[in-house]
Amino acid sequence: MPVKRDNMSSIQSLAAHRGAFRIFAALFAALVLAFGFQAAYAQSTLESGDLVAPVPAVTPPAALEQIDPAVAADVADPDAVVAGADSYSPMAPVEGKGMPSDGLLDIQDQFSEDGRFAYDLHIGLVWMMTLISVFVLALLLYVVVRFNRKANPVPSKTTHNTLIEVVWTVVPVLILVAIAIPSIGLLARQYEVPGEDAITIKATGYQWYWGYSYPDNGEFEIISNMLDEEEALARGEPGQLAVDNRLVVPAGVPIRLQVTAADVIHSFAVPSLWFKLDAVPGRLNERLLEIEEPGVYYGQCSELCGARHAYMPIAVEALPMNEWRAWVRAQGGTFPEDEAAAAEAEASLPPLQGPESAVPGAPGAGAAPTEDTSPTT
Ligand SMILES: [Cu+2]
Repeated sequence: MPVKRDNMSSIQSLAAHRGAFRIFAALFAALVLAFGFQAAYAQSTLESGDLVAPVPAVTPPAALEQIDPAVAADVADPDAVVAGADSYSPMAPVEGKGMPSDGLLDIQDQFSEDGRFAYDLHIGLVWMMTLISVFVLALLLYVVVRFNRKANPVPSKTTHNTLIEVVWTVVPVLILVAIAIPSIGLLARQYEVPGEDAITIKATGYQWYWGYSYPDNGEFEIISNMLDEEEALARGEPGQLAVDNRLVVPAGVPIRLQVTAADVIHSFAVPSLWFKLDAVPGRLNERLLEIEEPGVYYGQCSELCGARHAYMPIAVEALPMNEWRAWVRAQGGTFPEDEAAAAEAEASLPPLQGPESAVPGAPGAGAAPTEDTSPTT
């Protein structure tokens, strides 16, 4: 029966093909597990043409000189640039700090405690996945070589091995528990409530720009729009990330960053500060933000919010406390102690009218009535 034999051989070759296909699929899956995750986490990098004109890694005070004073004066409110040691001019960014860089595969360097914790967890997970993938790949290769039809013509008929089954159930459970502990820890950290001493700053998403207001400092608001690419590059800032007025905050102290929106849902996200919070109209979301060192940190609106969603970047400038205070003053802002001082000064003034000038017996003057004089019915 030649027809049947042909059928048999084609079935056999099909089965052989399937076997090979499965092996390749498993190899591919292992590779994806090992490297895909990290790639998915990688920050999208800017086209090399978009990249920042090289800015030497200098400390902020020296970097300030790089900006043309005329340009600097244009960056913030003109009032912001005042004479004297405390005058503000926008800090020059350091390439690779607080921004994506060309060819970067990993997440950006982190400048908050949560960010560094999350980064360490991420790297630990990548290693764990790599080890597991390599281990599974090695087992697969061993089986392919040692137990193929040629090397092992009479297969074993073993179907159970209690010890191995217990091990391959318990070990993955332990691995998952080991991952869950820091993972839940990270989740809890991100919900940490800012303390009472935290400085409140509010970011509001608009179509399509950001507004930053300072409720603790007299409620003034800064409006922040994206700079043209050419202008940004001319100022030594990354294209499509630079803005005219930055969100200026103090470094090294807890900030209660409140996020909301005026029209549609936006999202306030700065990767290098491990900060992402949805800006929802009619709702005030807040999170603790503590930036470890002064610097410029870039982010973007991360919720599809309409036609110009891609053009509402975020630039956070963290300043040392004294410089931030000077900046607030230059914007016309106040501090809580101003009110206290004003109240104290008022209390220490002599009374405007001496008590002896009151007419004796006049209504409201003298002692409180001792008997009920209200009309009775
Ligand atoms: Cu938006």
